[in-house]
Amino acid sequence: MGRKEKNVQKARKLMDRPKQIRNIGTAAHIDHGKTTLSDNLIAGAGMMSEELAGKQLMLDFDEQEQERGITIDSANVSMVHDFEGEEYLINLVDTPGHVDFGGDVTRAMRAVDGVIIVVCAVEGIMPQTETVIRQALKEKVKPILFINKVDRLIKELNVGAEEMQQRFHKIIRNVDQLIKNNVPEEFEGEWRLNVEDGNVAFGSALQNWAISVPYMKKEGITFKDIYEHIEGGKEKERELLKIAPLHEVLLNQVIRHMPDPITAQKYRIPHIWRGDPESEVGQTMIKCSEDGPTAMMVTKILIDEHAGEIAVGRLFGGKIEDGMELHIDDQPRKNRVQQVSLSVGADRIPVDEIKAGNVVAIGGLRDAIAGSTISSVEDVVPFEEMKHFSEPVVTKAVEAKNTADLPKLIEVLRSVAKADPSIDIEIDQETGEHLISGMGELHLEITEHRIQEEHGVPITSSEPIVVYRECIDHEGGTFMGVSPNRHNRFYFDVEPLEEDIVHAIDQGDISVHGKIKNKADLAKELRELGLDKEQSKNIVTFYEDNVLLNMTKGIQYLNETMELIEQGFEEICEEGPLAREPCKGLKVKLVNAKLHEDTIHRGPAQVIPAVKNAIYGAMCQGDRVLLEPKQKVFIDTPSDLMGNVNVEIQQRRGDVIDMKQEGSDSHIVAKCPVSEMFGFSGDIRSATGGKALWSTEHAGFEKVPDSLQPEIVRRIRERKGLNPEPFNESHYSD
Ligand SMILES: Nc1nc2c(ncn2[C@@H]2O[C@H](COP(=O)(O)OP(=O)(O)OP(=O)(O)O)[C@@H](O)[C@H]2O)c(=O)[nH]1
Ligand SMILES: [Mg+2]
Repeated sequence: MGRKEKNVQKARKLMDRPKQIRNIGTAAHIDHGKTTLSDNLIAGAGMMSEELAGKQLMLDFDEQEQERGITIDSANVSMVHDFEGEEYLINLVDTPGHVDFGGDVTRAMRAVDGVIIVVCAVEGIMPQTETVIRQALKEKVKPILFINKVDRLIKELNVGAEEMQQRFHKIIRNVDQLIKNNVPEEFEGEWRLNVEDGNVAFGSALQNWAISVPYMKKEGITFKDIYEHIEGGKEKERELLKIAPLHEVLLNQVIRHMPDPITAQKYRIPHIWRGDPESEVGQTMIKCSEDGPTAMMVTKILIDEHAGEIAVGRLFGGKIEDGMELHIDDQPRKNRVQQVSLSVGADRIPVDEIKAGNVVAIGGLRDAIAGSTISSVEDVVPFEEMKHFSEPVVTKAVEAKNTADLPKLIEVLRSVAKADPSIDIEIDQETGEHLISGMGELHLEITEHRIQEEHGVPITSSEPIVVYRECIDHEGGTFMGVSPNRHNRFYFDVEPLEEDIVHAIDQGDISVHGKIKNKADLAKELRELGLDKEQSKNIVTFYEDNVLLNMTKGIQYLNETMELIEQGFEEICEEGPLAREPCKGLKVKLVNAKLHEDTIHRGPAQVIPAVKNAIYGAMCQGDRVLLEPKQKVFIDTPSDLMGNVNVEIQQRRGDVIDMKQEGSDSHIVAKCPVSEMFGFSGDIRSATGGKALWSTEHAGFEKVPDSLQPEIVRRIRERKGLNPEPFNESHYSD
């Protein structure tokens, strides 16, 4: 039996012993070495067959990933490690670093209890490092640190032993500060980095070595030794691999510092699941018990060429075995489990059954999407929605090249959207022109590639289009909307929602999705964020970061009509009055209504248009504004090329918000509209002879400058086949 097979057997056994399981992830800025690290951990733990070991990036198995050298989809792997005479099963999720795939990081955090934050020793803390630390802590996932690419520090930057340590200190201090600023209250002071304790390691994922202070003490190695080995030429360098093997140091660290699922689920379940903790499902999950109802959260859907859709996620309670019939929240029928397995990259290891506390891959759950709650209990309270840090900002219109492919394209688009919840798809059966919205240019490019190459449907696509948002400048006063039969009247006021509230919703600090469970709690949170007391008591519903309030008292028949009013409100939120772009940050207040006593005269065809007219009209009075998505752009360039870089930023309506010089390098942080960033990659390359390094981060929405508003509105409207000018308020008043 080969080493891999033996390990697979061990893994099968360990799956049933939660105390000996760790569920972890990697997370970092793009290119800092997560996948190289993960691959070498797998190889070190003997989960790759001999011939694969050493072949780079088993976890970037997708063709696009290999071609581009980046991770696009998070990938799972289970491995076995020996620590102090015990064997452990480590389920690892390797996440992508590019901002366009940030949604995948968020989702992966739900499946794990601990995360290795990888920081490149040369680049240090980057914007995405900060984001992933925040994401992990928000999910109560415990971070540890790996400082990677130490070899480059020494060989390329010729940093001395002394300076090397100073650089380490700086990175550790900064990461620790980020943890301190974001740590859940109950772990304050506990989840800190401590070099002596060994929750920080240093090394080179590429060269396959790592050290930590406890390991150095135990083995009698010093920083100086390491330094000398790297400087001492190839032979010496290779010795490091034996002296301080990466998987040994890192996996020891994981086992010592990361919680096992029994420990973690105790505090994570109440955080990610709002059902009754005393219920049978609640107790099963809190105790991470196999005896009790099944409860799993799906965090990723993989499309497998042979097996079809595979749902990957965390099994929090009970067990799953072949042939079981399970409920999926929101879905009418049960699905039948067809294969249960552990994963090693693209390979899956089939097992008969799997128990609570593992990251699992399940076939046959055709109705599941990322975010689904899977259970043996019908109507179980679903897991909390995963909060995303950004929304789709770029759209392309796609069409099938051959009209015969039209039905197939629709099917493919649905499947693409299911596998990648960060993609938004709008299908237009009539025109055949479908809209795909995503997180950025790269995200869409990859999606198009998959539609054409993997699903075999040739398409043509438009240039990328930015998705704008609509809001108003100020409160404009009450506006009346009348139903077509003139028997019903609605009076609405609209004003911009408090910025702090919009921000808290966008950041996922307050939860307003779905049915509001505890109105009093939410009202209190909103008051703390600045909402007026009276208003906080009158919340009807939220739609993303727009809110509908009912400020009326004692109006007859209003209760029966509220559902239709909500529907009108939602339609407004999806399509604003300026250019039919989604609305953002509206506070819509129903202030009065007159309703016909007979239900027949206040059906949907009467109420919805009246409500919409009233809200649209009130928005006109409050001066409608268009908001555009912005990006922060971080650029590192040799200082003599600063001028060229500045020109690129200025040409893109960019604002420089920070500029620093360090040695012969300059660092620039600018904020630019996403609409101006298309093609930036090529332009900055030619402007700097390829010497500038850059990355971006989403920076929310801001008002389009007044002087550009009319032109942009006109362009969007023309694209959508609307009259070039938006309606004015008189249009809504009759
Ligand atoms: N010199 C050196 N290069 C490294 C090291 N670790 C990774 N690299 C290189 O850095 C590049 C990026 O490595 P990946 O492992 O793909 O990085 P990643 O963080 O997974 O990247 P994304 O998933 O796209 O965010 C590759 O060219 C690696 O060979 C290291 O320790 N030393
Ligand atoms: Mg990667």
